[in-house]
Amino acid sequence: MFFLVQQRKKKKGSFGLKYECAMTSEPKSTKDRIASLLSISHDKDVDGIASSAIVWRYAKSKTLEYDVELTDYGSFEQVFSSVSSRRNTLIVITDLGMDETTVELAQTGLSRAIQQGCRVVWLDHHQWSPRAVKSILSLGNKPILRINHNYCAAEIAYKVLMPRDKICEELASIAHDTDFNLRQIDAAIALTDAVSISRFNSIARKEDVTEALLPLLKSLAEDGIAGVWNDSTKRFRNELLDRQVHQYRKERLKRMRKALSGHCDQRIHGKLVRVVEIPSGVTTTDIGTYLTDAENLQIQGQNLEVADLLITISQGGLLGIRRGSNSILCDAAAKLFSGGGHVYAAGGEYGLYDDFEAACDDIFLMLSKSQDWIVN
Ligand SMILES: [Mn+2]
Repeated sequence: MFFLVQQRKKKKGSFGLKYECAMTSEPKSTKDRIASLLSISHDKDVDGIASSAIVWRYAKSKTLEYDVELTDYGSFEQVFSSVSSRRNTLIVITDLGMDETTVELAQTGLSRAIQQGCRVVWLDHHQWSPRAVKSILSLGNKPILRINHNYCAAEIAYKVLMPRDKICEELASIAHDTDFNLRQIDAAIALTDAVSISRFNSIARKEDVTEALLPLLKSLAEDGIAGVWNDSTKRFRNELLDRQVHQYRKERLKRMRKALSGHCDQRIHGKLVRVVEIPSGVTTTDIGTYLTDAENLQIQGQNLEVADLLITISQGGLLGIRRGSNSILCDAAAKLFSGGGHVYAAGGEYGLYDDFEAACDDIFLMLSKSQDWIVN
């Protein structure tokens, strides 16, 4: 079931990392000296943070000193160049996918670290290019790479590293709820907003994102979701955070409503296409979810139709692509804007713009030239 990429043949039926065995069966190898663990994970969402919390619990269970770097696409150079100073460290990377360009940055730093006695474990669920897979597997010291698209990264981390840990199991299920946008667990929805707040605040103040997220991450690693969230009162244990989330939701709703009122609609090949600007401080997922729900589409007492294809555009010119009907292929639409993703949600790039309406006309024109994004 698990799509396993590993240099060494793995014993049938074993899911976990046979890390200890490797240590005892190969005396005098560099692995004997491993005393610390560096977790590198995605800073953007609950999946990345839950993954790192699971890795932290693993480190604790092996009495390895834990250190963390949370990062995002575009900041790999910094993270992977600092990795090259590590010695005798188990480097566990989660929730970060690689393609040809990004893997080169990773490979350089990691090769250096490996020469200094480090080992690499990489657990992910994104699309990798075959060349990126190859270059990670060609690293020294028997790297482990596991990629599975059917799970979120925290679920993979839980299954591989801590399969018998109840707290990790719960963290994985919370990450699954948000990563697959199921919205069935209150704690998961709240945690998603808490992560967004910490990120937006630290970016606005030009502060370090890892540092901003560390208190949350630490509580999750120590006590699981119960450490941050009281499920009987449906509130965060930290009162300040609880107020911030409440305030954030109110403000976000206002901004999303305002953004909706400025929408641009056009019928293309018989499908209703809607473009909306993403307000600052609102995530693509949040506005995408909001605008594909008919209940939210009232403006000035009128009910708008749910668009078949919804495109949200950020100030930086990034596109979020969602659908309101199954007759649309979001990934195919994204391809027209040098992006990709899933049939139900995808992302692309338009580029910087000044005039929203002109940008909309441009997007409509691109979509009118192709019918690939419509199910025949
Ligand atoms: Mn993820």
